[in-house]
Amino acid sequence: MIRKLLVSLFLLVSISGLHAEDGSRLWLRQDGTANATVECLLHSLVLDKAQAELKQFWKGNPVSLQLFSDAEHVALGREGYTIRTSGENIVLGSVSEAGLLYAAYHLLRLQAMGEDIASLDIRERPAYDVRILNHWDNLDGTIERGYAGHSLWKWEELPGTVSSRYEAYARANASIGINATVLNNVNASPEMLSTDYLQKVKVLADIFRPYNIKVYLSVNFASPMVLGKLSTADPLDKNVSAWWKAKVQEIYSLIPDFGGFLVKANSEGQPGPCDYHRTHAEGANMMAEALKPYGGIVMWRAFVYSPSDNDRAKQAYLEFQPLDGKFLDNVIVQVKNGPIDFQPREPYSPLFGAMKHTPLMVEFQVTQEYLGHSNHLAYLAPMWKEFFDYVAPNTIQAVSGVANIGDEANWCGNDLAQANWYAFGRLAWNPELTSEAIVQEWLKQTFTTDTKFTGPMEDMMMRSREAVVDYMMPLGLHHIFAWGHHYGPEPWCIIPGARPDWLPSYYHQADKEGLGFDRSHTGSNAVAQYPESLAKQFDSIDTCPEEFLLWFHHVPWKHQMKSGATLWDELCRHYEQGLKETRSFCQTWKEMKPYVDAERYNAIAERLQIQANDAVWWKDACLLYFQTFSKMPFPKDVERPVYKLKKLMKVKLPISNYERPTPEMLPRDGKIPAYKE
Ligand code: GCW
Repeated sequence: MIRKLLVSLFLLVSISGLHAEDGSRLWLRQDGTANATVECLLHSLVLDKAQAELKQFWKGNPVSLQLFSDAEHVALGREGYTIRTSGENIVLGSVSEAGLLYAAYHLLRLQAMGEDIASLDIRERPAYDVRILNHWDNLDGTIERGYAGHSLWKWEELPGTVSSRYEAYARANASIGINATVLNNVNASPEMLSTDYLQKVKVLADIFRPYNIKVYLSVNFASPMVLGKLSTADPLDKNVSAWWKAKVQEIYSLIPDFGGFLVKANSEGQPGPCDYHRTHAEGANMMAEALKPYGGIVMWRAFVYSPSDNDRAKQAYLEFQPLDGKFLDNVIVQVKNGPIDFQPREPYSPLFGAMKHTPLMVEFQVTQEYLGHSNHLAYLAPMWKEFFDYVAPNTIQAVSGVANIGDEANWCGNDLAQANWYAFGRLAWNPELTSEAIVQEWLKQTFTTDTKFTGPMEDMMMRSREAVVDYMMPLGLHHIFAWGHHYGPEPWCIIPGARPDWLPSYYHQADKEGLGFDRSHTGSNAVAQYPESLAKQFDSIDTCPEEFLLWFHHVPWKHQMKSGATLWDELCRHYEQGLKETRSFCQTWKEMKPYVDAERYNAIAERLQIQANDAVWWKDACLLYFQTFSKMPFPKDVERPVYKLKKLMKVKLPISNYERPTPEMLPRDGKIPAYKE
């Protein structure tokens, strides 16, 4: 009986063509039986890879890979390329083998998307030389803010045992133009630089090299003390700089193309140069000097905020702007996109544009620490494009993204979150691409080119990040998350003894008058860190864009919004709108069922349902809590709360920074599961 059932199930699945899928193939799903004619007269690790990819997957006319040194190709830079139809052949051209690898992936992408490839004339040049993922992976296999299982890097097995996923990872990155990776958490263990670990890193670097991917490491500023047993890590101490020089030499003897260091210093308890009354520039330059002879760079993070009276949103600027021009030329200061911390919406960090004599790079967060972990759908390209609307792409040197990748079969914990890895790579290559174009590419390669699928899905994904903003923190609200895990709402959170700027009330400032943080000239004056015209716009409650209103202003509950409604009513409607969106996502997804294999269909349906339930939780928690200040009734067109505030205030998710909540832990249908230790 069971056998019969299995056989008919098998037949059903094969007839429909929708085989069960675990998502592990990402957007690289073409079948590898092409046996194409590919001509390439030279050989190298990277060229052989490009050739092998085409041979296996390209189903069109013969392809020839050619290195050029003419003006056109020189102008496209080391990793740029051309793709041209020439008679019966297609010629891929570049000054370097890396460019040819990217050209190969471009051609295969066109094929996968079902594009017209009859007559090609393509020129590409990446906007940045460094397009880098930051893994916040710890040596014990956990991932800080990672929601897709454990780390991909099996340190305990390396260097002897090599997982096949290392190469799959490199290939996926190369296919979207990512050319660099920081393997470990910025909260770095000094152990990372031990000889034992460097041997393991070497194995990964060797696997990534044919895919044109360079390895970088996060380093702990106190490493010379912990590993070298020195009595200080003072950057101006000559034993300290000698230690770093020797360590760098050791690294390059193992990994000749090592990329450099990423450093989180004097931030959230990490050691740094300020411990010795030295500046960030002095710390960064000491490391940069050690790396310089080998062509390595230092990416020095500007994510700092000390426990001072200053508005947290101002602090990175206050500490770093005066150091403008003081960094060596192989240092890039890495700045988060916004001034606080990867919130669903932030204005851009005012450091961009304020350090004219210092190379800067942006840090985006691909992992959804503050956007529902891997449970919620939030397609992030529109958020990153918003950053580029304010910060001209050519004013920064590089782009980094905190990875959302772990060892779960589908890499990202949610099949739809793969779109964010994809979009990060594509935007780092070309920030001018539209979010719509990128999601179309991703949908066609990952699911199907059928427009009955890609049309509604583009629409849903394009709306998804705004939906998260609406049901979590509309109108410029920020950081009202639950303590620690940053998943659910806790605008009321009080932790005795905690730093005030780690508590939601610091950010929302709700009181009987109104809501929001006054950063105008009457408040912290953070607006003054922006260029004059913007500062003026943000400073006035009348001209400040409403999406940032509560970021920059403490706004009376009855303040009249552009729609004519009061702030309170408008706030309620945003929460409601976000919730409605999540329900419509569930509905759209149901309609997509015929186009998707059962495994991915069910996995995504489950996640979307969690998101819709969580949106009720967010809406009720925030509105019921803020209502205790506004004392105003819910507008008639807004759904009544399902939960009671008192009960919501008791929800405590038993999760750490490393987990995503499971459905059983979450409030649903008006029921709050009992808290279990
Ligand atoms: O976003 C916050 C996170 C920390 C993180 C820190 C940082 C790696 O909550 O987990 O630490 O920022 O970016 O350094």
